[in-house]
Amino acid sequence: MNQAGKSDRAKRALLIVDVQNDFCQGGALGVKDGDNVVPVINSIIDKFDIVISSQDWHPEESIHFRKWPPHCIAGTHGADFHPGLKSDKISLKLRKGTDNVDDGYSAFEATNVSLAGFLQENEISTLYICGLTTDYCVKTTALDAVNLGFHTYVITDAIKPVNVRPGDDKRALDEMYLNGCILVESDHLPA
Ligand code: VGL
Ligand code: ZN
Repeated sequence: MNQAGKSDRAKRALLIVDVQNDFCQGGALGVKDGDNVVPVINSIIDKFDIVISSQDWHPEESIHFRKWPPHCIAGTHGADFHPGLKSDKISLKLRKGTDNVDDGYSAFEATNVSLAGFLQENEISTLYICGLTTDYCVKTTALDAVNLGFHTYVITDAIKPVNVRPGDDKRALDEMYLNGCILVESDHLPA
């Protein structure tokens, strides 16, 4: 504590990436055990000063759908958060992939608000990243975060991969680690 009674600890935010119906069981791009991240995220959410989410939020037609089945179309049920996610704690909701110009994998590419600007204004230097999917949006977001100078943690039991090619999850974790992301399990988070 400092004299003003505030904690000196660096402010940290939880960034929940794309925990949306279309990436969960029965969804248009449902990934194996995608739903399993929900209870893990709910169990840690109260440890964070600020909770931020991203949502894949695509137009009906997008060059993105040359690579992927249509998913997370803006305003549809598939683009909603998984119903079990404790979403009342989320103070900033980012939307990305909104234009028909690129994939929009990274939460730093959100078009409705600047994530980097928000973090700077709120003096947040440490980001904990979780959600879907390990090998696309989690990875791309984590690499952007670390390259922008944030202390970047990835919560390894609160992410799930697409695994288009077997082993993509392992390669994504290696790439994040080698670029300076810190891999941590949810039960080893500092208090
Ligand atoms: C994602 C594939 C396509 C993701 C988004 O959220 O990781 N993956 N669009
Ligand atoms: Zn997408």
